[in-house]
Amino acid sequence: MTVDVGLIMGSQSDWPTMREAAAILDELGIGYEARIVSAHRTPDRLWDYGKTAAGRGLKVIIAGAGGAAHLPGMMASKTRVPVIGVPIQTRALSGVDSLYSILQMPRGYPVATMAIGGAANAGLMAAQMLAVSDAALAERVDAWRQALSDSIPQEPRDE
Ligand code: RP5
Repeated sequence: MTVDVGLIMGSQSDWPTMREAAAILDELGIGYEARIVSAHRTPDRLWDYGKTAAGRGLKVIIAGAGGAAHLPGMMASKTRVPVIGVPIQTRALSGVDSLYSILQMPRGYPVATMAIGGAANAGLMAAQMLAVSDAALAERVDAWRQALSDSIPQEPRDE
């Protein structure tokens, strides 16, 4: 399967969140690679990843990081491949630190920032972007959305 999506995160500790994006990509039959790339602990890895991303054929990058969450923004600085940012929920500041770190990019280097912990939506956003030029995937995305819609009951029930 072609690897279309780079699923990167700052730490192993981000994986419980980021695997929600992986689950969506799996469900929709999208090829991806999952990698730990830390802006602070492995800056050379970040540099290499960004430098080679477009040439290797990646079409979207999903980047999750927490706290001083510089990975998505730095990756967006290094490659024209669109970056979807996932702010990881943190203990000290509940992820508001991650959100602000990812969201406030300067003009010229955008990151499409999801909600705090919004990895599943990041997977769906990547799928929808890829579906623009992939009719078969577009059908799978439409079916996924319809199934979710169909699963919502009309009336609430006692649980
Ligand atoms: C960030 O620091 C990572 O993205 C992670 O969310 C956070 C904490 O990392 P660990 O100390 O758990 O490795 O770089």
